[in-house]
Amino acid sequence: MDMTRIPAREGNYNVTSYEEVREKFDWEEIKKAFTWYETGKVNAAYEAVDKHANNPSLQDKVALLYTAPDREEKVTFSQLSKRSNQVANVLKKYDVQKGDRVFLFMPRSPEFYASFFGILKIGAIAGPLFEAFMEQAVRDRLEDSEATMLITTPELLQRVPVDELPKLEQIVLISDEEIDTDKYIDFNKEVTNAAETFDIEWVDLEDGMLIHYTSGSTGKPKGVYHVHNAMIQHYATGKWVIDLKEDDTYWCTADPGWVTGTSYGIFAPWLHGVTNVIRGGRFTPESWYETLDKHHVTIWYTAPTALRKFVSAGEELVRQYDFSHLRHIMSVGEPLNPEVITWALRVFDLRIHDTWWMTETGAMLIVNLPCMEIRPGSMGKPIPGVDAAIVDNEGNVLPPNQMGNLAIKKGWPSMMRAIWSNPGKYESYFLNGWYVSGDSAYMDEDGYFWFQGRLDDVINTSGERVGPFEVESKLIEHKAVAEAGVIGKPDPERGEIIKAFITLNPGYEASDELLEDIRLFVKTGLSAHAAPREIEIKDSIPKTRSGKIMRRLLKSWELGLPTGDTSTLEE
Ligand code: 6R9
Repeated sequence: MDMTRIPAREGNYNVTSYEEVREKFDWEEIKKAFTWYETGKVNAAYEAVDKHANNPSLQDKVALLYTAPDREEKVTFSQLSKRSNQVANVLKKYDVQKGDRVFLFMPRSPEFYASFFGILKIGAIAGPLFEAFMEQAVRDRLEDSEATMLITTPELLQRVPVDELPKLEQIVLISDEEIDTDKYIDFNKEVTNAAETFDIEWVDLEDGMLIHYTSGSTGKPKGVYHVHNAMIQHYATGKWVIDLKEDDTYWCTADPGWVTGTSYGIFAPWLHGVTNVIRGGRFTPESWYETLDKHHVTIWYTAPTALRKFVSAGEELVRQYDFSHLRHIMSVGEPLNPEVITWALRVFDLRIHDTWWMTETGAMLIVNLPCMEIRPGSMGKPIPGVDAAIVDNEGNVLPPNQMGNLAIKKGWPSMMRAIWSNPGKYESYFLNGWYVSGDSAYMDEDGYFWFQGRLDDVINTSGERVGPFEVESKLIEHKAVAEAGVIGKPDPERGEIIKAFITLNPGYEASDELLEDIRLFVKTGLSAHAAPREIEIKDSIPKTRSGKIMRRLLKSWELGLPTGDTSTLEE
């Protein structure tokens, strides 16, 4: 078989011709799938949960199939609706207002999802945080968003510098242990006692729903702000790209601290009334295969970093499980290696559909539909209703096969509406009517897009975006570290690993113990995924005349490449 072209398979897909749906396409038609199109009243939590809870044929269907090493639970649409109503009632009791930011810092659990919808139902803005975040990361996000309420656990609360966050007025704790109710709100007690009905706050399509923080190459993490209108695209891509049907059992492996874990771990499946598998606990190839097998997962949305681990785990393991229910696999977050596509065809006899999008774009933009031919190494083509192009630095569209900035014509439904408290940053994304992604790519003659790399210095390690600046800032907080420059170093399994170059303060000697101490310092102070796997000590860190660390140069050194233009180099 020709591995540069993987044909579509026969199937009863929601979209049977890419060209046809693109030509006829009209966002207005999609809107008719929503109740608000008739009523004029909108809330994404209603469309994803309550609507199905009110529908006699869906109310007792399993919405959330939770599976973790120590807990398994099935939650129906009706139960999810009632539990999120209970959370909304508790929020109301404690005076949470429309537009307030309520952050979630807890493990993936049924309580997380009830809380998430409870926040939306009261018209507040949800801010999900990765469970792995350490103090600095938590502080930056709560400070910038001016969150007034945090829902967390007693263990994770230890990483919240409460005394330094004056706006954070209320903390809700989820625990089976006794809770000091003079200081905290007891989630279990309050929710159990709350009413199961709630008058949902009808909001505007352009009202805030969600903030996801994401790292850039400079400065603190950016709060990417999304509104209820985004659900239109979550729904549409769920239909066309994921190909969701009512009897599917769908599993998106992403954490809700990442945009994939909300857009496609919450909205797309539940807007379609589909059974959604949520897995808690750590990753092992065995436990993930078991989840696919045991729960008869039909569509699996995951990331190249996980897929590469399955490749490493070997084919023998695959044969121990039954994957006959799977229809296709989907991928996002990093370039999907052609080897992985070939592997999945061989061992699962399934296609992997790559999808490209960003925290800022809110939903998939460049995709492989089930009815499309796959060209391994390419991310696919733009979804209906969206124009993508390669533009130069002035915003002029370039011809096919020329490398440049991957850009999207402004105005798709799920586009971010702001960078929280940073209008200048928001404006800087746009050029000549185009949203400029920061990725470099080219388009072939047939309209397939091919990813080349990030234009800035953002590191993508195991699918997590890490800003070098954040890591450098933490490194130099260590008493032994004078200066630091951080880069992503290509790695076959993780995509990139974090490598740090540092200079030492006088009086410090290089040693393995010292390097390990520095690594742990970042790990416990920032987060595990941001800790450098490699640290190298240098006499100086290359900088530009304006004082900017030349990470590009560090990278060239590391990879043994020509150093290019060094005219702005300091010394
Ligand atoms: C959803 C998400 C966005 C950045 C993006 C790009 C990289 C995402 C990709 C891909 C190659 C793909 N990326 N999908 N690179 N092929 N299919 O990943 O959001 O965490 O904001 O990252 O990830 O560099 O610009 P986010």
